[in-house]
Amino acid sequence: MRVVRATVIVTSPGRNFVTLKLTTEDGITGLGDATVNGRELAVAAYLRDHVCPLLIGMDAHRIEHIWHYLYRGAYWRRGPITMAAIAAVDTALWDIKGKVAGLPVYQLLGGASRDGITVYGHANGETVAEVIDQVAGYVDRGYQAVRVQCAVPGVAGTYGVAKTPGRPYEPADGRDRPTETVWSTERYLDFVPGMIAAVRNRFGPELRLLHDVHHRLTPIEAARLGKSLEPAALYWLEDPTPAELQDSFRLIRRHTTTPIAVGEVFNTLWDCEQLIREQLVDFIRASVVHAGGITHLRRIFSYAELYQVRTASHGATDLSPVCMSAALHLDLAVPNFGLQEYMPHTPETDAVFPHGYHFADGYLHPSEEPGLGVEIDEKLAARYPYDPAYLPVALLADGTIHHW
Ligand code: KDG
Ligand code: MG
Repeated sequence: MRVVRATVIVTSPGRNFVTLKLTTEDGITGLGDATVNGRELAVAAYLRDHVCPLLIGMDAHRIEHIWHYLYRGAYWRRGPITMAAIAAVDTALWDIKGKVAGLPVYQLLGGASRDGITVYGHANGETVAEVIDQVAGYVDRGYQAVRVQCAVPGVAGTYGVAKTPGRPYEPADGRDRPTETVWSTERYLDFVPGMIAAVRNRFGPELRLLHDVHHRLTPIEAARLGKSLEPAALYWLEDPTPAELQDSFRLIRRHTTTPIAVGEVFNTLWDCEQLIREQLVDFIRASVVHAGGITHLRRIFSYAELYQVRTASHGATDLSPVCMSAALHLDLAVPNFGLQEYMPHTPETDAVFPHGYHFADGYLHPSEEPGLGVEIDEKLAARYPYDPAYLPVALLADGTIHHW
């Protein structure tokens, strides 16, 4: 079953997405997400110029072989651009295999290990009262887990807080260059424990509460925050410190039992091998699109299973419905599933990517259609041309660049 066409589609129905569409000689199509937020055209070029020509004539059934052909065969390994391109090919091939088999992809991965996917929503308020209101809204809709972010008094443009109240949090808003936000660790550390305690007091012990530090702290600051949050019994504290230096997490672990989730920017198993092997984290946040597709993410998850580390795939709106569909099939199948992030896309995005996954009674359910259960309306996609957008940068008061 030869690949006869490989097309890269860039569309911006509210935000930019890069999608790979593969077509086989018998007319079967498969989709893969290749979006790297703020660097979209780099992956589009990597695919168009270096990968698509290689795929023509290849046997679409040889998923594992093609993965290694693109990974080992490039010589230059890893990195977000390479791995997103490989992910798109891999995801599209799983979609095709499912369609040929007449089965949803999760069935090819071993079948369902659970009845539905527990997801968390984002509460992001200007004030603690607003955060509490938003959490209440999620609880009313049946969510069992909520990420809580609140504007820190005196910190303009706090990470995770929506610019337009009521709109989903949307960080990629710099048109010509990144917007600049100012960061204060002192104000943040002073404010956050009280904010989270207020939410916990209001909702009781059962609701899973999460908080994303977004890489802003040093290891010892992160240890202090983790310790101060212990009474609130967070489900996880996310990205407390940048993870390039994996030894940092040993220091955090020495001081706190607050569970740690890391990995949305990871691209391969090698980015988290030590973190998992030394049990320095509790949840691994790598995603289908940024960590080499279903084939490689499954490998990461299997490795994590050996160390009782659970899955927690990144699911922000810069990952397209194609990635979300793929994530749900994997989430349903793996034994060590933890929690899935879910930020619904805008109606414009949903119209460009019609999909069968749906939310019901606190759970997301993947489509039962053969393959991934997501398509792309190319005519509609063409009506939303690429729209440059940068993620913000964070500065300290003296102008020093900080981690955003
Ligand atoms: O592109 C960056 C976003 O995906 C990221 O800022 C979202 O941290 C994030 C999260 O946990 O969803
Ligand atoms: Mg995050």
